[in-house]
Amino acid sequence: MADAAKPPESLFPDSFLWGSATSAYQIEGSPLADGAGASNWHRFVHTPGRVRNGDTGDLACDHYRRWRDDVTLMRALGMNAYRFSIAWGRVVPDGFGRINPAGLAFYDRLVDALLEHGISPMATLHHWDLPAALDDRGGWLNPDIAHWFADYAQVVFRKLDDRVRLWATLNEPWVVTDAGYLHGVLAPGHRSLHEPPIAAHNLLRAHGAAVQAYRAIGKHDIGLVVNLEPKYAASQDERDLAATARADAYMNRQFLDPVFLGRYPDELAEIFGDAWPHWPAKDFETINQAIDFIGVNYYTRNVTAADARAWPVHASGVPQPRATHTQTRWEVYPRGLADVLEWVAARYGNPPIYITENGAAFYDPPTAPEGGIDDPLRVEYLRDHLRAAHAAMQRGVDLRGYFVWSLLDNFEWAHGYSKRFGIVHVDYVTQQRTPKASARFYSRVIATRGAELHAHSGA
Ligand code: IFM
Repeated sequence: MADAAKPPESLFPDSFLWGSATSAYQIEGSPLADGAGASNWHRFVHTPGRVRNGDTGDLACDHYRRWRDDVTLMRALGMNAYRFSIAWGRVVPDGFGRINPAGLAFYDRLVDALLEHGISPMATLHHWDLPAALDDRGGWLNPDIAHWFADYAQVVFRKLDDRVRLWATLNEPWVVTDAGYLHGVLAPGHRSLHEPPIAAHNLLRAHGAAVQAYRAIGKHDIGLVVNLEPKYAASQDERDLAATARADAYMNRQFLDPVFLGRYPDELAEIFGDAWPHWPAKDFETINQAIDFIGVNYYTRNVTAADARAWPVHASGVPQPRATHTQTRWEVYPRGLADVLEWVAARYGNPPIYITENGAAFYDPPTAPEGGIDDPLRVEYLRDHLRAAHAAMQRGVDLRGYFVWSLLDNFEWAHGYSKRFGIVHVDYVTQQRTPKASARFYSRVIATRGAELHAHSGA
């Protein structure tokens, strides 16, 4: 029996980072302000038919002008960390060459304000918004992009590394290649079998080159952020098992194996066939740099079966009709978070891990008369995933922090504003921010260092 007088136990150490994550194009707005160069996303959203309802990031959450209020809001919620991304084109408008001091100054002020509020910044150098001028030169298909990226990264390191202690090179490179170059649903909107391996390889070379640049001038920690989705075989049939291995190689190991083990998974050659290039061995010397942490973005799992029609992996997800699904039709499966963290620890030598994104889009009911927004499904999602994260820590995973996706409702790429992931509601007409019940819940979790997760129900 628990002692009623004793406060419930903290589950997470004092050093644990409790934050939220956002990205530049999804929240900032003012994409061309103060000398910024247009991004591939600016171009994509202004191409008719690419984004639902014709939505754009022109205003988004107007964070470029309201950043002070947003930092105050994070502090009010008790967060001690914040993961944001830097728009490459604000800092280097053409992608290489000329630096734009006004763009750099925006992030400089943001970092100062975060620190003044006791919030540790984690900066991501690339979260999908590539300078359009680089897209004109082939974007991630151009091998020169590795040194363009490293040069841009150095400019940012020199300005901010005295205050930013956590750096991520790339966010979810798999999505860039799969959605941007294979299926064409995100920028730059290409649909090709030959391009994704080349884009992936250049993303990895760019990551490695930025890490090398960081080792020369940086003093803190740098890592890579990947989205991982555990693949569970739908049956023990050997076709399903082989399909599961292919799906896992394609999504989960394509980027981490080269970074940690210096080679691609064998399954990729099978998946891409003639489109799989022969890679120069020296590239893996660049890619296989020691990194200080892995950022894991986790949203859902996949129960995988062989599917001859599913191009090019020949594997697809088996629907789970009894499960809860989010508005993006992702199955809610908290146990998958623990599984994936333990898998990373076992396969890659138990590196420090941050959960750099985790969250859910659910339909939020209209604001209650007293101004609150109840989002019980999101509260439950966060509680169950944080419990799973804690269970993984107890089994030895070196988990250092958790960043909820997202602080604010924001521009959800090709979905436009139709999917709300925020723990804070944004009224896109007035730009008013209203914390949802999930924000209050997360705040209590932070204040009690996880003890709140023992409580049975919520908000
Ligand atoms: O909004 C995205 C984010 O940009 C990258 N990770 C997944 C989120 C939700 O889809």
